[in-house]
Amino acid sequence: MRISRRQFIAASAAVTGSTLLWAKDEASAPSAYGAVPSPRVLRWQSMETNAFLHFSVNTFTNKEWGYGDEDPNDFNPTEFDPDQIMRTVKAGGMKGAILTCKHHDGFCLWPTKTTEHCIRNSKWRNGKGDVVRDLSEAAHRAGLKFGVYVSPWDRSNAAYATPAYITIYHEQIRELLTHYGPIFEIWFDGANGGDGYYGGAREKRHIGPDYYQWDKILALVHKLQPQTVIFGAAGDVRWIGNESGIAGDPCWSTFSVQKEKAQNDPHASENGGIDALNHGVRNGSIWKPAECDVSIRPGWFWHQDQNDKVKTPDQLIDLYFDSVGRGATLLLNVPPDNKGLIEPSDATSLSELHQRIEQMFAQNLASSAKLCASNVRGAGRRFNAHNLVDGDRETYWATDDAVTTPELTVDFGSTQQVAIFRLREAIALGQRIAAFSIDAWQDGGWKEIVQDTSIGNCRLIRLPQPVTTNKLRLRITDCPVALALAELSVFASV
Ligand code: FUL
Repeated sequence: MRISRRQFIAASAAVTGSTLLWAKDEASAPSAYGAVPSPRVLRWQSMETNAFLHFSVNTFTNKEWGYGDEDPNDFNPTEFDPDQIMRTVKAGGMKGAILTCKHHDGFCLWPTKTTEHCIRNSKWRNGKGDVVRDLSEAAHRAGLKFGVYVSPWDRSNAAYATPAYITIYHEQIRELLTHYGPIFEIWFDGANGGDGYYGGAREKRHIGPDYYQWDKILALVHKLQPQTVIFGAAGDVRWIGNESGIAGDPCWSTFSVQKEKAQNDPHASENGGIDALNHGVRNGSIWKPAECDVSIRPGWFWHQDQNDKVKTPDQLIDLYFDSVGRGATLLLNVPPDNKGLIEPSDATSLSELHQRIEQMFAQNLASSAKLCASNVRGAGRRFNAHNLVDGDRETYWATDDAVTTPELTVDFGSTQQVAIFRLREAIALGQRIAAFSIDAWQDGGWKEIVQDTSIGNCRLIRLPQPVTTNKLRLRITDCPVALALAELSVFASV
């Protein structure tokens, strides 16, 4: 006799005596709340830390913004080792690397057909070199994803600010997205400073609204590589509003932007303000998470006299907490030097950052604790509190629709020293929680030790001083709908 799964579960429930078993386990998932990420943005948010590689003629001319009149022979990395660069990035715990394939000076690091201002006209490797190919292949060998930065502003090109340049620029994007394998992110810089070489004109040039034709660029990127995440106002992810790598607190992944503004200004926000970029917009109409770009050195490009100004592992850890720990992504610039290598000072700081993070988050005290939730959706197993400690960001603790301010106790069974918390929402269902608190059991009562707001992709909290306790209580204090919390981790070390 064949029986359906439902009949089977009901029969088993009768046998075990837990008559509600089948009904409990079939509780349906909560509905999504507000704007939600697309699958490609969801994947991108899970990467959390990526490297930026500023490398071009500026590396050799000791500039930050090349004028566009550089000699292609300036580009001459004598010991270029793409594998050393990508191994170093990987040892830093980064998941991807984004190369400045063309910075504002217009010099292209690949043998483009669109301009003579490129590596093809350099004596380096007799004009046969292709830095984009070498680094993209080395990235994949190291197990990293590869991304491209291609500056809209081009201080070299004679056609800049005329319609002819747009054809050139779109073609450069096409070349990069066609010949170098999967590109996880394309970075559109908002800088448009005006003056430049422009084929010898040496003048200021200004561009009008929607000069770059972002609509066409987005369509081109989506057509060539639908999985590529686009950085910039017209795209999927937003600039954080500063270049010091610090997200606002709170920093919502939701945002709102007027389409027309976004087309004209790659860093636009609805109120035109840096503040909205930095904090996002609670309940904003679109999902547009933030990316925190910052350099490991004072400059974006390598400069000899900054070799002793590399950020320390402590400073990098702070940046990690101020970016990833507020739900944003960290894009940490590690610029190759004029030999074409990552300097030892940068490599050391980067790998120490990774080791410290690994140590810090090695042992989750909550995974062996007794978890007790005030409410579980459908009172069954599918959404119970153990989903918080299973290491899977897709499973989550959810409540019934009517219960929006639940509590959860985390009983260690013995006294522990706690110093760091990590929380994550199941963001595929939107950013739901607006405020929460954590209490520690001390001297026979609950004492509030954390009061905070946004969680989203990740919220890291470092207590000013470690707290000694045998149990904790998480209270969701503001959530418009049932919660969907994917992780609550507790760590001892600082
Ligand atoms: C800015 C540029 O002007 C800098 O040179 C650098 O590339 C930084 C990441 O973005 O807008």
